Amino acid sequence: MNETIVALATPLGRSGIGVIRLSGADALPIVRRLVRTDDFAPAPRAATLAKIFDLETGDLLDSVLITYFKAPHSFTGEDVVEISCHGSPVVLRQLIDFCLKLDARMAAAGEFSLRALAHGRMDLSQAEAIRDLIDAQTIASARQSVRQLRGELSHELQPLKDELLDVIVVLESTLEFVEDDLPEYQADGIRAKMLDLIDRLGWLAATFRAGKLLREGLKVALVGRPNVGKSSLFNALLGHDRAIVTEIAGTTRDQLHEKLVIDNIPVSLIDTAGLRETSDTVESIGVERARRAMADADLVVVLLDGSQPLTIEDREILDSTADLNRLIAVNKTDLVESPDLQLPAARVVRLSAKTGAGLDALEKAIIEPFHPQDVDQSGFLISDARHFDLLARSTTEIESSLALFNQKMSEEIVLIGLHNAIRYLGQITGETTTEDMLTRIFSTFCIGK
Ligand SMILES: Nc1nc2c(ncn2[C@@H]2O[C@H](COP(=O)(O)OP(=O)(O)OP(=O)(O)O)[C@@H](O)[C@H]2O)c(=O)[nH]1
Ligand SMILES: [Mg+2]
Repeated sequence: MNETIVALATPLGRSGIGVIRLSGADALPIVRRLVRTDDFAPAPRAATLAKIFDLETGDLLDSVLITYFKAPHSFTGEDVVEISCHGSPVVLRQLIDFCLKLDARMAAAGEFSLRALAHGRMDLSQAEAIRDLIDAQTIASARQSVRQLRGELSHELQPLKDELLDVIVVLESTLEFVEDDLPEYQADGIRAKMLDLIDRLGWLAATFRAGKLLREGLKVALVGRPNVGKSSLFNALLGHDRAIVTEIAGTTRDQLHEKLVIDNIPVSLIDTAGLRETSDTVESIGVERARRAMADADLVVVLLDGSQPLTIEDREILDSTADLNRLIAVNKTDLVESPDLQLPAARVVRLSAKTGAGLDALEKAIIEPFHPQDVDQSGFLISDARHFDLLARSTTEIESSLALFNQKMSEEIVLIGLHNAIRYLGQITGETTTEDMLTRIFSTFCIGK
């Protein structure tokens, strides 16, 4: 923590501007050496034009804009300097090298955010929100991260923690001062509070279904026998010719993955090799992969060719996917539908990958089973599995404490679960998070954050 850290804050590669960030007590002294001006004193929170020179030769390296954030009014709470250079990878690397020579240390993943946490500039859920905002795949998911970054999760949790603490205090004081049992009216009050807590924690945890969907989205696999038009549909949904389409059965061999967004939900779409018995080595590997993709997907779209009667292969695929979360789609509606097309008794979507007819209906049908109607999506959503897990654990602890309380167990025993519950809630915002938990969480950040 005493060391001054440095990292590239913008992506690697050529760009208009590249920003290098320094944090720590030596940030400004290091910059003074870079600009070769001992009394360089940029006004805090203002952009200052400066020239940076080669440490040894004195050659001009770049003209830059320097922004100084004086401690504690900075992202990390330490002295921070941001140097905006021209986005030349060689200049940026050279500049970082100079900083390292001047005794800055390369920042570890998430170290800027970790320092912000350590200096009380934000809590853990807010630091995680920065990571999630940067990683967001859709604007809806980014908006949720911004809400968390603004402290909404901590805000939702605080009254719950206060209420839990109330219960704990009452039980503890009973332990210390009262010889007899808790009077019945007080016991009822405690029971009601515990039930209320279980209820409210449950509501918050229930938003995870929608939150996870917005953040991680769905894996959807297109499967079917060769030539039904999987790759054509894949391309039609993406809006460009990504996969090779031919009239030859067995065209697709490898799996193709692409992302699209349907109604704010990121969908990872997988085109697979047509399923059939084959002696071709390459194709049979593709078929094996297609089966794996099927098992792994949140939803399997089984595609059929509506212009032909079902084949044995079609029937096999329909049988083997019957227990999966699947959607049956009949393709090639631009052709005359086969009079012998015998579809199973299930909901089907009819479409033409060629003309685009029915694609909207297919998109709707893909996300429909996942849209949690019971959750108000305009509210704050739990989107992090870590938070969800801690809420669930906390609820379980309170439930078991309530059961023990109802069995008239001693306060001491009832309190154990309640203390665990409050510790779990504290881990969401980081108050009760251990050192190695933090290390694990921040290792999912990238350098420069
Ligand atoms: N008329 C018509 N033809 C289509 C339609 N969709 C696909 N086709 C044709 O069907 C043939 C096979 O299409 P693909 O998209 O390559 O089929 P696939 O299911 O990916 O086949 P494999 O990769 O071999 O498993 C091509 O000749 C397409 O032009 C459609 O909606 N209408
Ligand atoms: Mg194909």
